[in-house]
Amino acid sequence: SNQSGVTIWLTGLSASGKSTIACALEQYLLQHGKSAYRLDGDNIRFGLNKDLGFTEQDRNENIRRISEVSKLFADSTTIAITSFISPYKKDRDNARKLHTDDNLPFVEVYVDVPLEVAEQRDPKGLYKKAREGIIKNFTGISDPYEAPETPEIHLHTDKTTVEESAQIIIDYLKSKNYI
Ligand code: GGZ
Repeated sequence: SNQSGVTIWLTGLSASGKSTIACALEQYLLQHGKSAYRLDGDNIRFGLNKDLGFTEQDRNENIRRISEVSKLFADSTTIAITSFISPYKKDRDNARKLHTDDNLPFVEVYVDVPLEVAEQRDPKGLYKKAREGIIKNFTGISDPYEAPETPEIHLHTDKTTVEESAQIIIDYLKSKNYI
């Protein structure tokens, strides 16, 4: 196809819905003949970044490498969809600059949910463990999350279904002629 690349960068708390929305978006794109690839904890933190944990320094390096990899996908005209907490504004801004310096579009999507809602969802029981101090430096509980101030897209996943959230991103990509 004639598509050009783009990186869609999802950021938000654990259990905000990033991965689910990323899956729905990827599915839509593939079904519509686009080349898309999802980067997430499952294929990055157990492979390329298996040497990294959750200190500030390790999160910085995690996001730096993911930024470089997503840029390579976008450069190859694949639509890269990343779903990582990416809690630090500086790291997300670096990811953006890496792309825009190479004329590759970068779409920051803030997957916003109130902490209380994420904590109620707690699909893996991690918030509970963080509250009990079993997991240290847990984002939102004992580690910072710096919310995006001017993301291209701001989703509220306590009020929007997965399908609606994916559609908002699709509509945005179409409006910019990225797809
Ligand atoms: C946050 C943690 C932590 C700590 C393990 N803090 O809900 P999950 O389980 O599946 O997604 C979370 C994932 C976060 O990894 P990221 O690579 O996205 O983080 S970052 O962008 O900040 O580098 C969570 C699990 O790993 N997890 N320990 N301490 N999330």
